[in-house]
Amino acid sequence: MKKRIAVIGAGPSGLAQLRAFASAAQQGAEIPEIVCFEKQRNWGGLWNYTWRTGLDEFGEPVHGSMYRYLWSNGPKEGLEFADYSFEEHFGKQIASYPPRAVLFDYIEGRVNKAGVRPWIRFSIVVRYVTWSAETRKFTVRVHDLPNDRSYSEEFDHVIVASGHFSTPNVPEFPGFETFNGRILHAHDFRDAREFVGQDILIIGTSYSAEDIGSQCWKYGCKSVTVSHRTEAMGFKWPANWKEVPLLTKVEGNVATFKDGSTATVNAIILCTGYKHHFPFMPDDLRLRTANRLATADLYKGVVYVHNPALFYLGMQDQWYTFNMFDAQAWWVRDAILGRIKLPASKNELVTDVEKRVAAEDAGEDSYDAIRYQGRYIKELIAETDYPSFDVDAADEAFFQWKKHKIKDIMGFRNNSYKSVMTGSMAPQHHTPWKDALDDTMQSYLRN
Ligand code: FAD
Ligand code: NA7
Repeated sequence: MKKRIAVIGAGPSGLAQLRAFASAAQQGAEIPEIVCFEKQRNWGGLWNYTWRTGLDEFGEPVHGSMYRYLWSNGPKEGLEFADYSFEEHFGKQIASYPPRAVLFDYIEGRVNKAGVRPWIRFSIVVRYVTWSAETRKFTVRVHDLPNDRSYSEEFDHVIVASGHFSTPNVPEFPGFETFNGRILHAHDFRDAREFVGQDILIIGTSYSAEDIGSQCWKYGCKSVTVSHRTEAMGFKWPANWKEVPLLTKVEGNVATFKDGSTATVNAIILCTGYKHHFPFMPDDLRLRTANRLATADLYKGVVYVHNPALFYLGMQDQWYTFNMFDAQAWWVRDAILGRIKLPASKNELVTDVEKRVAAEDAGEDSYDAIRYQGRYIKELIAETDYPSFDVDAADEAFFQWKKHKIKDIMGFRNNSYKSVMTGSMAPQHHTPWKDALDDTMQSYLRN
């Protein structure tokens, strides 16, 4: 009997897993039967844009956290697939910070070429996974949403690739219930034009805060106030943008901050991050981790230490994305195919996690964090046949990106970098980011 593998989610991580198995099959390997369950109608995960918020057409929580006008927040040279370059997909080199639709097209191009779509069952949500120590199999219970039918199947391995930037972390501040305006989490932010002419307050200082604030500024909000819990972002912001300490209360439309200063605002956007949330996993299989580079309980960042037949992909906080998911997917594939042997003792699995946590903790700044994740990718790809690439050069693209942000936070996306896969330099985009209001693929590729 062929082994059966369940992959939960057809976002970039799940698709990397399908591509990894397809690649082994193309080289003549015998591969297991793969079934990928995807609750959305289409693949691409977060990159599959939806206008919906709250619940979807079937009453399920909307997965999408991406918004209109989103452009890559890091250079594409840091995320390029080693086995499918941007030049191969678009027939030419393209500028370095593509909008969402362009990256979606790129993700889709590779898996279309690999022919893995028939392995995916769309509009099917995984409801519950259990493990039997007796049969050494997982039972995966799913709900076929359009046909309103539940069923269960058995699998030898489960690979969870359901993402972790979808279930919002939503703090509450005194006075929220009587605020005279809209309060939303970044997960529900869709169109910056909603805030044209408004004074907006953003809570948080990470990617979402920076980018949603920048979006609102670009499309014409009146002012942006960003409130921080730990530290201000400290970029050179435009004149109608200020950073303030943590919000303490809201009265009517007046927000008061820890230093006693106030701001009158029309809307509050909570850019307060996301939760690793696996409602479909029982206590003994559910990953519990903070959003960090060295996730808890994952040997090599992917094998669940309490049950090594179970894998999690893409659960790390992310500098690297697509090519890191590839490195993980190729490694998990080889563990399943028996090409890589897992340590027999749980102690060894746990010790590996402890070492990773300590190595991350030893880093001092974001440059060390980028190097740490780069080293992690190198470690994994050295153990499989994933095409090797110059990870140090990709680290360097991230370092340049960070410097470009410090120099000009509203202009960093106008820079270009060299592909570490093909060696060619990206062209400069035809329009500065702040003036490019049309983010369609057609417009972007007009270089
Ligand atoms: P996801 O993309 O979240 O995909 C998970 C999939 O699992 C989804 O399709 C979902 O429907 C499915 N799923 C979940 N639960 C179930 C279930 N129970 N049953 C069946 N299917 C299920 N990365 C970059 O590289 N560059 C960027 O510019 C960038 N911008 C970002 C902007 C935002 C607003 C966010 C939130 C993230 C951004 N990211 C960016 C990071 C992003 O996490 C990765 O690019 C990538 O999407 C992660 O892929 P994933 O497959 O791990 O997760
Ligand atoms: P992140 O990167 O997890 O950041 C969350 C931010 O929210 C961070 O600045 C936190 O501040 C802040 N936070 C969290 N809880 C609170 C409370 N209770 N009060 C105030 N501030 C809080 O999430 P993002 O959404 O920015 O980014 C996630 C992904 O989306 C990322 O990979 C991008 O690619 C897009 P802290 O510094 O901890 O004080």
